[in-house]
Amino acid sequence: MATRPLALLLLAACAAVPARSEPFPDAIAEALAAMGIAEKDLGYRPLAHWGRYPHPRTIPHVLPFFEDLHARPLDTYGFARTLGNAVDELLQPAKLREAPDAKDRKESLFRLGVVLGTDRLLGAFRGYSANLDPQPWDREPLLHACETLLERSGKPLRRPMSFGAQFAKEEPSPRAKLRTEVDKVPGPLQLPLARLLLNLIEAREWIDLGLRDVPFEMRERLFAALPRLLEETPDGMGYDPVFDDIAKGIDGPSLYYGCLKALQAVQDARREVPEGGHPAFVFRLDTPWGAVRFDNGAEEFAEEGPFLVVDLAGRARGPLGATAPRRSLSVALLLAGAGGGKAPLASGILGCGVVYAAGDAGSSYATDRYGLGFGMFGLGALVDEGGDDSYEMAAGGMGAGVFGIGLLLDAGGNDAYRLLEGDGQGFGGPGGVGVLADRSGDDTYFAERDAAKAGRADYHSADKVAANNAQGAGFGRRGDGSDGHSWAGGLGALLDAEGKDTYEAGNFSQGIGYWYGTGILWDGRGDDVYESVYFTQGSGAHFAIGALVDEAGNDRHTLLENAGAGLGFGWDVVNALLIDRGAGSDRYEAKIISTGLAEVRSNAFFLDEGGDDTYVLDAGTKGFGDVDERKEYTDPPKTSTASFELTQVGVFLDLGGKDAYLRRPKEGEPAPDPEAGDNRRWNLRARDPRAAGGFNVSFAADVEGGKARFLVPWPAR
Ligand SMILES: [Ca+2]
Ligand SMILES: [Ca+2]
Ligand SMILES: [Ca+2]
Ligand SMILES: [Ca+2]
Repeated sequence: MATRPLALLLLAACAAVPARSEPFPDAIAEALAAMGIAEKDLGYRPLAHWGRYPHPRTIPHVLPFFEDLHARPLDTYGFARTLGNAVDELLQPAKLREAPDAKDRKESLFRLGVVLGTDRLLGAFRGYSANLDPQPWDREPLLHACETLLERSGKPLRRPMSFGAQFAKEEPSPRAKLRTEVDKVPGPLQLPLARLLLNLIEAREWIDLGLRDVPFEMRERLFAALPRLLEETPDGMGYDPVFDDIAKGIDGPSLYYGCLKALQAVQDARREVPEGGHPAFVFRLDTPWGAVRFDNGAEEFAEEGPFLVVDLAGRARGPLGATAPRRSLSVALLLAGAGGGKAPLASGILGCGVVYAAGDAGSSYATDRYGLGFGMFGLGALVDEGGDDSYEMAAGGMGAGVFGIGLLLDAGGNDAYRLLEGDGQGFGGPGGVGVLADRSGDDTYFAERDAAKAGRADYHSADKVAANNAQGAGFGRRGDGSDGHSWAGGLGALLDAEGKDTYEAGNFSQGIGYWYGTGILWDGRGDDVYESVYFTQGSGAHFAIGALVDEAGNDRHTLLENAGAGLGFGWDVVNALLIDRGAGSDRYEAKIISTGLAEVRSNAFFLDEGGDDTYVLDAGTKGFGDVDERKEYTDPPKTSTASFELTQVGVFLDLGGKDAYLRRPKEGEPAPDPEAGDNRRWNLRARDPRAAGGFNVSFAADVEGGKARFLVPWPAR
């Protein structure tokens, strides 16, 4: 009795103190409480004594972030958002062109290379500076830079002599000949080009240091193995030890320091070379590292294996920014945009390949395989400043990395990306990071889904649909069914910051993880259309992470054909997330097993923050926040424990708006789901306190005005 006045007093005191911020019920906390678990119970922390579990300790090439992100699935949002923020901040045409000042070197390409690439692949750098300091001579800087290049690459200026005399006396000296060639380059261009050459010499030296334990024969073997690699890898067929052999010999920090220097050197040169009005000229120099060509001529040209091409007139054709067994660095700066044609482009295999296309003209890029931003034991980057561009290739690129980093960075314009087979548009193969980043414009991303055209027929769709492994796809090599050589998948991210975009693909696409891979599709703004088929749109299979994050707009997500395993679907120890932020009115349509569904021990989340949404699933299929039930969850298999000890969570949350939850019967029109609806809860499966094994829980709710605390620190876009 005596306590009552005190309690009232305390209540009054609380009421008098203005709250610092409006408290709100956290929809995630409520879901966790209802399921009887805590946030720390989400995700996976596997133990190596479980039988049959491919523990990360036994899988080579696991990326440094993977285990921690696999343990904390809700952190996937911040992980994706920070990648997207980097694109939003740094990949603006103005930022690429902006001159540095005394306080800030404004090295946006270096920083993008770090945030999107090296930080996720190996750590090592934290984005301060590429530390370029080229030191050209005051007089005749380009002549001296060329001489330095010839010396460092092993062909110093010398002429044949014998008996103390030279024989072809009438010839000018080698320096005089080089000076005549250098004199063709207009004066104002000489200093910036000298600085670029000197920077690239240093870049190449670091790259070669990084590859010092990779003999030439091994490099040739790797190039010879490329034609079979992509299709053989995911299911572990056709093991070629050359990849493991080379991986053992790589000095990552040296290799990528050189790559980052080359990347930034190109942006520096783009800013330093004065624009327009130069007389026509062609400068050529052969070196053991490949040809150097500065060209402002009227003729189209192609160098077979260039070290550096600077093209001022848009005439460059042929291989550009593409490495070879004896050419570990190749760079092209295209100051009048890319001229077209089909050729090896922006491919960094055992080294670094960079293509930078400046200006606002539309460019068309075409290659066959391994290009348009492909990296393997190195970095391949294609950077396009602006214009409405078209990109087309078969496989292995448009931001694809396999044991390396591939970046396709497009800063502006309405662009069309066409991938005719797969493994691209943000593809992280084994030990790789691949990012397609597009800063603005209304873009179309197309990956051919018809297996009759693309090959890669996937049995999940009766061999009619291609397994594209594209548009934010992280893919490993699972050797557990064949030769035992497993390679952890990498990070594949498709990051589009602005615009009304269309994403079309077949199977294994649009935020998909496979075998230690992490696949992210992040779209920052606009009304977007997502069309794909199976294992797609925030999905994954076998020890992986897949997420589709859409920050704003009225979006349409449609699964076609057999239309399943998507929209937040996990299969076999996968964190799968579909997160749609903002108040957009969206439509999500699938046929089977989709929409916040966890199977074979997964963590699946579907979260839509607001708007009047429509959800469509076939009648009688699992979805809308659910889990499967299997005997091994309650009864340990006789010879292993993993499937018994592992946990599983399926969550569906719609946090506002007037929504329609529809089920499509075999015949007739879709009808409202009997359980799901506005301001309802359904599919609650709480933790069984008597269970000895891992929990198997689910929760689904439509919450008017609900909030998810883990999203609140990140401002709406
Ligand atoms: Ca664009
Ligand atoms: Ca968009
Ligand atoms: Ca959107
Ligand atoms: Ca919505």
